[in-house]
Amino acid sequence: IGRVGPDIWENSPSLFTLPPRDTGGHKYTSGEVTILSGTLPGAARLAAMAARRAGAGMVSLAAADASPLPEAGIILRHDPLDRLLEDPRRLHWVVGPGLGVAAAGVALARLLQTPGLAILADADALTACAGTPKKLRGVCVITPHEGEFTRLFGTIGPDKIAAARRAAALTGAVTVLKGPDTVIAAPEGTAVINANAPPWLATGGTGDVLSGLIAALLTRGMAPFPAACAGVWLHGAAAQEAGPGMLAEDLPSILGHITQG
Ligand code: NPW
Ligand code: AMP
Ligand code: MG
Repeated sequence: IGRVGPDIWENSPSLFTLPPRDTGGHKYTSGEVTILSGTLPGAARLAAMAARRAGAGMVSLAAADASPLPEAGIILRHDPLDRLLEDPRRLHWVVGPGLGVAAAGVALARLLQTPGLAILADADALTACAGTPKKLRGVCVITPHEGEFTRLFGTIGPDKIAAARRAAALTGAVTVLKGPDTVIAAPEGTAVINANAPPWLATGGTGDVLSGLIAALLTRGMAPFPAACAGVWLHGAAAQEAGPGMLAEDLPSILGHITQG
């Protein structure tokens, strides 16, 4: 395992073990992920496709308004959030991609009132907490790009690892500070830096794919920190396999064959 410094590791597959498939299970025992969809439904759909390919048994897109029908296999729910929360199996949530900042703020606050949920906050859910990062307390994983991070926590400064660690300690969430050199930091201070990311990942929608991927790994039973490390590694590996010129929507099908335990 590559050690870069005290409590700083280089991301690699030796840092995580993908859970094996439960041979006796059915779709509801393989984990369910619910993704809130809003103003830019394409982003939530990318997260949903990644979650499905990465092994979530059931994926629901929760849309407040009449979004176009998603492809087969994704369940579109128009129920209010309170109704969706009545199902005790519905534990894993992605809040933010394409949701809209105002809706994301309201939904995040409501989810955080419900004990026992694993919430991944990205994109508009992070922007909704700009300047007030303590609103994220209780969230399991956050995945800011550098703009979202700066809005939340202020300037990153010269030490990206220290910045990610501060954010994780403040929020209590595993913090995935994205970029060419994504840093994954745990609230207690362990940090991992990822070098497995080709430059062609810098294209619209790839962050939304990462959110759905990490949520699927959580729903398969991985703990937040290894799930984040695995998600970032596999995201880069899928992009390497896709090659230059890839689109975010090319990644889920590749994830399908590299995310099985
Ligand atoms: P600058 O240049 O620093 O002044 P947002 P977003 C700054 C959805 N998407 N990466 C930069 O400003 C998302 O899920 C939908 C990026 C920039 O102008 C969100 O819901 C897609 N930005 C929504 O769109 C595919 C950085 O922040 C500003 C940065 C908005 O998300 C695309 C962007 O502001 C997208 O995922 C960095 N590393 N560093 C779809 N297929 O439908 C600084 N900035 O609101 O964070 O914009 O990431 O586009
Ligand atoms: P987002 O900005 O939310 O769409 O996320 C962009 C994704 O692309 C994240 O996983 C970043 O780590 C990754 N990414 C962005 N820029 C680069 C780059 N120059 N090289 C490699 N990966 C990148
Ligand atoms: Mg994003």
